[in-house]
Amino acid sequence: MDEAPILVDKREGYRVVTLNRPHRLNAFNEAMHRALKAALDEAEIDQSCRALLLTGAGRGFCAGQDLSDRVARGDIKPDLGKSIDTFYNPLIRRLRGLPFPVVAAVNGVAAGAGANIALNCDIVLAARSASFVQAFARIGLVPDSGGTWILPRLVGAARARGLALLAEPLAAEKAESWGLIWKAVDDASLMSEAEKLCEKFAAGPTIGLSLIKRALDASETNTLHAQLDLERDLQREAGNTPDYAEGVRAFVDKRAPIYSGRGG
Ligand code: T3D
Repeated sequence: MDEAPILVDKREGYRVVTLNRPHRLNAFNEAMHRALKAALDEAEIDQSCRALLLTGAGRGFCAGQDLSDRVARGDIKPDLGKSIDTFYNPLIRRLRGLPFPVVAAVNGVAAGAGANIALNCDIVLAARSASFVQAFARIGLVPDSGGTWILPRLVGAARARGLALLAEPLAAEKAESWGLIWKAVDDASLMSEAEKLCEKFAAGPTIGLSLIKRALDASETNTLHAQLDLERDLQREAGNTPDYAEGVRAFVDKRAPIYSGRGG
C-alpha cells in the first residue's frame, strides 16, 4: 500500500505538515494536492492551531509537478491551465491567506512549483545544502505558483530574469544573501530552528500576526494612500483584540504577555 502523501504532526499550538513522496523528491501528484488541501483545511478550522511548519520528507523539499503524470500519450495533451486552476493557484492563495504564519523548512532541493510554494510561505528557512531551482524553462514551461510575481519583488528584475530564464540552482546561502529567503541554517539545526519559530508564533498575538500578513499582501498593489487607509482599518481591528490589551498590560506590568491567539 502507498504511504500517505502528506504527514501531519500536531504539536502544542502548531502543526508540522510534511510532503511525503521522497522517492520523487516530493513532487506533486493529485493525491498529494488533495491531501495537502485537507491538511490545510483542518489546520485552519482548528482554533488552537496558530502556526504551520511545511517541510519535505527525505533529501528534497519538493520537485514541483510529478512529470511522470505529464508524459504525452498519443495526441492527448494535458491541460496545464486546468491543473494550475484546480491545484496550484488555490494552494498559493491558501498559503498566503491562512490566518497564522506559515514557516517553510526547506530541507533540500526546491524545484519548479516546489520552489515557489516555499517562497510563498511567510518565513522561509533553508538547510545550507538546499537549493532553489526555477526548473520550468528546462522543460519549456513558465514559472508558475506565483513565481513570476514573487521573484522580481524579492530579488529585483535582473535576478528574477536570470533565475527564471537560466533555471540554474541557487544555493541556500546565496538565496539568503539575495533576500529570496529569511535564513540559511546548518542542515542539522533546520528543524529545531523552524520549530522554535513556530513555538514563538504559537504563543503570539495570532490575530495581529494575520493582520500583518494581510497588510503586507495588500501593499503589493496599493498606493501609499490606500495602504495608509488599510493600516488604519487593520490597526482598529488589532486594537480591539484581547491580545492587544494583554500586550499593553504586560508591558506596563513588566512581564511576558500571555496571548490567547485566534479565539481571543
Ligand atoms: O503540470 C502541471 O500541472 C503544471 C504545473 C507545473 C508546475 C511545475 O512544478 S513544472 C516543473 C516540474 N519540476 C521539474 O521540472 C523538476 C524536475 N526535477 C529535477 O530537475 C531534478 O530532479 C532536481 C533538480 C529537482 C533534483 O535533481 P537531483 O539530481 O538531485 O535528483 P534526481 O536524480 O533528478 O531525482 C531523484 C528522483 O526523483 C529521480 O527518480 P529515480 O531516477 O531515482 O527513480 C527523479 O526522476 C525523481 N524526480 C525528481 N523530480 C521529479 C521526479 N519525478 C517526477 N517528477 C518530478 N518533478
